[in-house]
Amino acid sequence: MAGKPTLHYFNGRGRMESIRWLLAAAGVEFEEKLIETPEYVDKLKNDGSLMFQQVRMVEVDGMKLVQSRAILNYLATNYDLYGKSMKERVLVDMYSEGVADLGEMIMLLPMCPLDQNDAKMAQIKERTTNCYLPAFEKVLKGHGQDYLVGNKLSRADIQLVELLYYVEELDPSLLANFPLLKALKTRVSSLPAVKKFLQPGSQRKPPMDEKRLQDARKVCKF
Ligand SMILES: N[C@@H](CCC(=O)N[C@@H](CS)C(=O)NCC(=O)O)C(=O)O
Repeated sequence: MAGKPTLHYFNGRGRMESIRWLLAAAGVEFEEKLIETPEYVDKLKNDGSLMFQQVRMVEVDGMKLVQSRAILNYLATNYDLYGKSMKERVLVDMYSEGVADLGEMIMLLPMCPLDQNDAKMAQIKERTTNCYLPAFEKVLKGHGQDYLVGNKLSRADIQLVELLYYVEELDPSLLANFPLLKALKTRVSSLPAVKKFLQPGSQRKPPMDEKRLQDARKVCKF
């Protein structure tokens, strides 16, 4: 990969955060152009950088890539984080998509109208403890290996561990009954590149606050 990738997005997690996690776990340095004004998005739109007139966008290897999944697929392939066969790859995809579904529910929580917040939170907790975490715990228990697919770190592990941090932020007790997931979180977090990303001052983004929400609303229609 020639040169550092440049990430164009607002100063928040959104779906760009999984791209940040993946690059960081692969030990790849990246630059960020943070979108802080609508004018910056207009500039990207007007100079033809955004194929569908939407961010997020990643400049890498002489390309301007949009669409989160396409970007993650490209980077995961490039850094050998995508399984060794088609069968492994489809498992990586399946697990990553499951992670993304729950991640999206958690990510959208701050945008939920106040009067619906408790109900949404209860729904997320229910899906987390009764569906998603048991499913991933079962995978690890089933094969007894250190990582989800092929006993080797893949983007599925990285995205799942990212999600486990968000689940923990919501309520640490949600992880209580999932010892293998907790062990995976510790294992992946101990990898030197990930450890560095977890340190304060890294490019990892904190939870959404009012300021970040305002900035995001300048570019996202929600
Ligand atoms: N499927 C696209 C979704 C892109 C998207 O919804 N981008 C939002 C920001 S989160 C956006 O640019 N909204 C502004 C607009 O549509 O004008 C992806 O995964 O990147």
